[in-house]
Amino acid sequence: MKQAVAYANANIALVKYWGKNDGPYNIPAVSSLSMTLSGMGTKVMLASSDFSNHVINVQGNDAEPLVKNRVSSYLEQVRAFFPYDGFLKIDSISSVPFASGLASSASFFAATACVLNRALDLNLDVKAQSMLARLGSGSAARSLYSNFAGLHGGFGLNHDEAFAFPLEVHQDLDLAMVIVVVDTHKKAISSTEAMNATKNTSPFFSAFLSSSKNDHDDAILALKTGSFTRLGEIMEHSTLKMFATMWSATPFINYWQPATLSVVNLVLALRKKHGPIAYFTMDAGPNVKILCSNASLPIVTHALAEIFSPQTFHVIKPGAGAKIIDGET
Ligand code: 2P0
Repeated sequence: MKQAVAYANANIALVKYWGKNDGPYNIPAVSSLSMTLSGMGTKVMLASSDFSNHVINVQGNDAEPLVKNRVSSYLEQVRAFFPYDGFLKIDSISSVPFASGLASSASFFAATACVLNRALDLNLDVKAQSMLARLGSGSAARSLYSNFAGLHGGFGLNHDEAFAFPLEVHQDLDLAMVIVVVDTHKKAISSTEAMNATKNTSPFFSAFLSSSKNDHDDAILALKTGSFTRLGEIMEHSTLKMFATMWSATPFINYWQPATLSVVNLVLALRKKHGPIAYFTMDAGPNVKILCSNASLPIVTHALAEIFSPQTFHVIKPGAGAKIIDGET
């Protein structure tokens, strides 16, 4: 096999993936939709391992056992689809704070799928690479694509049906996202564990499932027709339904912190004062992402600067999909 290097940006879901089908292959229980983030992602270098096991380094150090096990099982799952000899060495460098709901696994597994495709000479198209990424982490499938992507999920879907796809965006929809980092600590419960607990114990989970299809289809239409307000409303609704399933799980799961609610209130206050210019979303962590147009960015960042230090929030534009960066620095 060859050595290769790939880079993938993280993505943030506007329509949330939460819950998996039973069985293998990590098939999402619902379809989702996301924005790929510019300049926030993970570089993955792949080579052969000199040892009789996979070697996984994260930010220059040996990965902790949980991460090592997760990535090693992923590489074995890949081997079952695409046989290769020996073991692999992965070095990853990420600009995404690890496991704090800022989509680090999405960018890692998207870059890994991309680099495996090159190093093992698999010759997969982007759609097939997205399925390979999904085996590692559901949200990773979407990071194969630039700007905005959907991911098919749903009850009874096969491996070959749960792929990501690029989305058409109306030219007037000039979107940006402001990420407000209220905490970068590792989350207390992983998203995989949280979604399984929610699925098994929340009485609201079935309502989340049954209403997600409409959210997904309506958000695709809003992107296509350039309806920012509709897109924002769907995103907040999908977000709040997802958290409702967590808060109604037994025992309940909570990722929010007081600062999370402060940002939510700030967004609501901005809408009251300026109209529908900004909408919030959160993932499996306390950090808040604010969706707005480029034209509204100064209003949003000015309001944030009155409460938070400038280092706390980052303006992010839609970014590129995963790519091979051999030879680039
Ligand atoms: C998403 N999240 O659509 C949702 C919204 C978090 C909240 O996908 O178990 O790390 O690896 O497939 O992709 C986070 O879950 O879960 C996630 P696995 P993943 O972005």
